[in-house]
Amino acid sequence: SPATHPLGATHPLALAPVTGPASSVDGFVRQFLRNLNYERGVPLSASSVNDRYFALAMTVRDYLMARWLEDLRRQRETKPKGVCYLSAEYLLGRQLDNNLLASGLGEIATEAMAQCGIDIDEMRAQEVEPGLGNGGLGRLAACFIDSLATMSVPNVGYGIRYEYGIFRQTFVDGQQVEQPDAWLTLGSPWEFPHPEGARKVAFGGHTETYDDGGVTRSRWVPGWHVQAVPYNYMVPGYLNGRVNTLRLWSAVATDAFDLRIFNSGDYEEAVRAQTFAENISKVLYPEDSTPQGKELRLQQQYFFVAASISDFLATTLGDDDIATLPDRVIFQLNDTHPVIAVPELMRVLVDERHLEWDAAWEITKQCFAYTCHTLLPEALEVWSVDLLGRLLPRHLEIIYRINDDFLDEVRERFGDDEMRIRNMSIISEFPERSVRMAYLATVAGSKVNGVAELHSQLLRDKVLPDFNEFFPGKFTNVTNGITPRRFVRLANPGLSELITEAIGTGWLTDLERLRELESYAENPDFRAAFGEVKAANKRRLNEVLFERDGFEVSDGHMLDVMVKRLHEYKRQMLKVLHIVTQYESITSGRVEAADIQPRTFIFGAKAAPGYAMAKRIIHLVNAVGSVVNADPRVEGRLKVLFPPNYNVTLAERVIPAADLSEQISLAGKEASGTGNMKFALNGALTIGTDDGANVEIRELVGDDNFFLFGMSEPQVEDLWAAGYKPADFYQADDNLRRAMDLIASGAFSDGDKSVFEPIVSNLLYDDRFMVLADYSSYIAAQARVDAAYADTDAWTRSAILNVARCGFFSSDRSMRDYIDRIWHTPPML
Ligand code: F58
Repeated sequence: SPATHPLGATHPLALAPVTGPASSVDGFVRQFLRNLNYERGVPLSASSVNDRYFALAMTVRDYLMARWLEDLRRQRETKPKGVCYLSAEYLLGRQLDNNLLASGLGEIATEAMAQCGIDIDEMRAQEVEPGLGNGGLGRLAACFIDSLATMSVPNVGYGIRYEYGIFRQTFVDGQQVEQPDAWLTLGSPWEFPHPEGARKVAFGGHTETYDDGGVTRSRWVPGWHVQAVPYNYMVPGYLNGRVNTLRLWSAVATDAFDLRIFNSGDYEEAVRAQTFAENISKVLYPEDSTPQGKELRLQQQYFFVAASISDFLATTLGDDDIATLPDRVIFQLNDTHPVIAVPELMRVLVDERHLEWDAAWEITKQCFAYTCHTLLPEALEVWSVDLLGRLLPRHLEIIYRINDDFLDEVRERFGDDEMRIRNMSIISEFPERSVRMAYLATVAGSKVNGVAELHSQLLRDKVLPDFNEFFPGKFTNVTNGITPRRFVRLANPGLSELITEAIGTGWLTDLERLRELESYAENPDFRAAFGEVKAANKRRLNEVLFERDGFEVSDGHMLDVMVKRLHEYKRQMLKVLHIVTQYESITSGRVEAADIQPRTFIFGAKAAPGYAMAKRIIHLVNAVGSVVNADPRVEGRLKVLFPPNYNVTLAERVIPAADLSEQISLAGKEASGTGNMKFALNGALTIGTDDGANVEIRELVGDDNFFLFGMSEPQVEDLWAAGYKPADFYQADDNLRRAMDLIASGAFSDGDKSVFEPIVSNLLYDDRFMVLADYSSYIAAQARVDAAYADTDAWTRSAILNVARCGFFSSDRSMRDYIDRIWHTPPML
């Protein structure tokens, strides 16, 4: 009954746990052994860890299957409006624990494995996480689909099943070396391939017009095709008996490729063609900010959205009237990567379904909404007309027509203001004629949203002000969020238990209830218990880092953590300068080692393989770490650790152990950040700029519980306008000069001054992201951190208040905002 359900009697989604073959320990053991024997073909006695991991995963899967099928049946029957989330990336993280949690099978599975004499942790460790994303954007998609399932909102996540996800990072002599991420080598128990559901995707060729009984129509005569094969993944809601679907597409050659073997007799050529087709879903592009206008990337984008739209129309809309499409679906565009879906839907409606252009456009406009995740101008995607015309000639024609109609309307409203027309055109003429995908998405989308208040405001007023004027009400904000199931409950079981003991279980699906912890911040026993959880999480992290990387971590240190992609705008260099400043001030004798707060600095960051400066910064972090960690003068006081290959799995260990969260981007550059939310919800205090969602975190937790530093976004603008000269800051600050000089001297590169010279001169003479301008303010804020940490009890109190006040950052709330402001898709109760 709902009263005994873990969600509590009041939760509207509460369902009695369904019994099934695996819902008792005995049943679980039986099903597990059945899977081991009949699916893996091995007896327990001869099974490998991988066999046992598969059998365990399959047993969880079997349990969820009835619910999945039931959800699919109900959706077919009731035809609710659903969300199709179109995203080139899903950074899922490991699935086993998540699915055990969602199904409520955790304890049963642990007991069942114990009865079989198996250590379930060994099987957890066996899972290779699917790293099908670069960073925040991909992880956000994963959090969103978790929340939609938990809220019973019908949703299909569409994306690409990359054979190789984000590269595996190793360090050789402190420098990043990339290895392929062969995550599928041992197979994945979580995927269900459906070759019979394959969709054919066309490319190339030319367009022509033809006479259709007196009507002149256009059509596309493609040059080649590939097959898109769907792989389905379960997306279970948390203890609510719901399972949504993630459908990722894999590219394979069509029969036509095979036919070529037959016809040409050129076997080698035929195999080459096959490889060519399969390249499309081969590898995730590891660029995290600047899109490289690569043809294969455009192929990937079109490949997955064409397959997804075709799939939705065939399997979900079926024979229903195409005019009802907006009542059945909203396609959410996760950044510009899927925006080619707009002309694709127009092509399907006009060329294939023979709708009038205007009717098709009315439908299309209602079916899309667009989320922007950046402000960096170089990150706004553009595709050259030349490339688009070669790969997707019909789509280019359609984009031109959309643009012509749109610019006509602009002229009608604003007159022949050529400057304005040029600024708003979807087609830009310089440096080469190209399509601005963000503009296309803005014109087509029913709504356009940024991902934090500040970002949405800058997007509206600074990046796309003309569009905001032209489309009043189109721009909105939805502040990002994170799933508390993975990032609190699973990542931090100790804290979760403490919270539940204090305020009950409801918080995991209603995160604002963490507010009830506020009064506990004043309770010394609770503070002690909270401190003990943090200490235990640090010990657990130490074990992981020792086993993974051989690192030995010092006890009793403040854990100061900066984990995120390596990018100049995120300013890992500011962190490096702080460390070097501390190191220099002690080793030169100006500061007593005993007078500083002992700290371990942890970095985690991958650099895009082609981003030379980012890679050099990684090298510098490792170099500083080697010197600092080996210097007896700072032993026990400063330690720098940079575990390679930061990913979701490592994040789940590092974040719960952190004391200090570094969110130090230049104001106006980080759209939102989501790591910042994960840290705060796990009881770390933030040192941060007024950027992205930091602004909202600080407003919620209060100035006393947040270390703010640096220029505000308007101050950044002013300094640029006044003419920024970083060298002036270098001259004016002794500490900064000493730190920079130490790096330039070769102290971290065996005396070789050339190694880090490009970093130093870039900071001195360019410094696009104003590291030097914010340095002194950062160092001052770090001094406040040191002082605050010395009062353990007060620090813990602040940490508890961070947890209590950050319930807003649940991705469930983000989903509610999307539903209310953009999607209008009620839960399917
Ligand atoms: C990130 N973008 C933002 N892009 O930088 C971050 O502030 C925000 O919190 C997050 O999105 C979620 O909204 C991001 O991760 C990418 O990784 C793209 C990958 C493909 C190429 C372009 C960047």
